[in-house]
Amino acid sequence: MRIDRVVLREVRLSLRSPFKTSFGTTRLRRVLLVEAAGEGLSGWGECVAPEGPFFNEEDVETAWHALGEHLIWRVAGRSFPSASAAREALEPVRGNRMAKAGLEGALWDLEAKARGVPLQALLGGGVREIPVGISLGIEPSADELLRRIEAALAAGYRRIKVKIQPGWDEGILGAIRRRFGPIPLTADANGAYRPGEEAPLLALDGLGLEYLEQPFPAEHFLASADLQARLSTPVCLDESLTGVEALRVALRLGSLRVANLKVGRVGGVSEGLRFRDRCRAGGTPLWCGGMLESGVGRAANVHLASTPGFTLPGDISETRRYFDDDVAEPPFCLTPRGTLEVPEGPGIGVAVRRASVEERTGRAASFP
Ligand code: OSB
Ligand code: MG
Repeated sequence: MRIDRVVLREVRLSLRSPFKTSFGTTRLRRVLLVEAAGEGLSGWGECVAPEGPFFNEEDVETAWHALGEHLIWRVAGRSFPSASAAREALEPVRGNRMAKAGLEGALWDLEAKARGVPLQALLGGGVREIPVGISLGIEPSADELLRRIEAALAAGYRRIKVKIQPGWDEGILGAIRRRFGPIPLTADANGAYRPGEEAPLLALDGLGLEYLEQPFPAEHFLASADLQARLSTPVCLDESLTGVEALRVALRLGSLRVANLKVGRVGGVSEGLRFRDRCRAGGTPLWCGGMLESGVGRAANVHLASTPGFTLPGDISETRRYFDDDVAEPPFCLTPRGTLEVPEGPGIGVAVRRASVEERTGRAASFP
């Protein structure tokens, strides 16, 4: 597979409504799209690094720098037998996982298109549609959040996740339970609680959550294990799991009973497949996370989540939950079964609307 040219673009997409987590509010997504041209085709990848370094240490600026100065030149103008072989050329660069994943994603799409198969086929094959959940942000009032949950349940989402933080936890979750009964419900703290202050987390144990996601900051594997030992609710880790090695540590320590995989967080599809396979081998329940992706990243997530090993509904909602007008078509629409269908065409199976990309591109750079 020859990679003739790589084009990096920053594209701006307005969310339909602000998304608030314990670490901040997102209104505008600044997405880096990576286009890898070769074999007469274009492969597309999305870098999910957020607008500021509040989820992990990366952001749009660090990713632009890592891609432009250190990553893209290692593959552009060269030939590789596969996307996973090209990924090895990125190994000398430490960290910068979301940047690496954006580039690797474009190469996987290119490889699948060159082979004329859907991305799913390269990732291990799988089902034609996947059950999905929705992740709802912190709202100005309980009533507003309850309204959003009602709409999500009516639309058919198979699991409701709500963001929590100190002061917006037991009270709101109890209100949700009283109103909606035994729906599949989870809570994500994005690391907002301090180790040593677990009382508000222990108070959640009677609420029947499917899991409690990332209670403590990423590095606190020990605090997470101590909490899990005192909770019957499974703990799920997101930010902590930077790759398969972190996953192995967490499993050994008992820091989690459920795992979340985000390809960006672990540095790309190749590492993601090893992560998935480790979960599968150990019987660890696994779901595919989201980072408010555009249609490019969403399509890749749908393909990945359709492969064996993903056992729980992911944070992969339909396009219109995020954007009025996406860069890829067709949009993903929830079926009456609360699923998204896996696109059937080659690669990620959605078409990038070039006019829409050009219109929203803030900056672009071409390599070599
Ligand atoms: O922690 O899962 C998270 C969005 C941005 C950053 C972190 C997270 C999220 C979400 C939204 O929960 C998932 C989605 O719908 O894309
Ligand atoms: Mg999370």
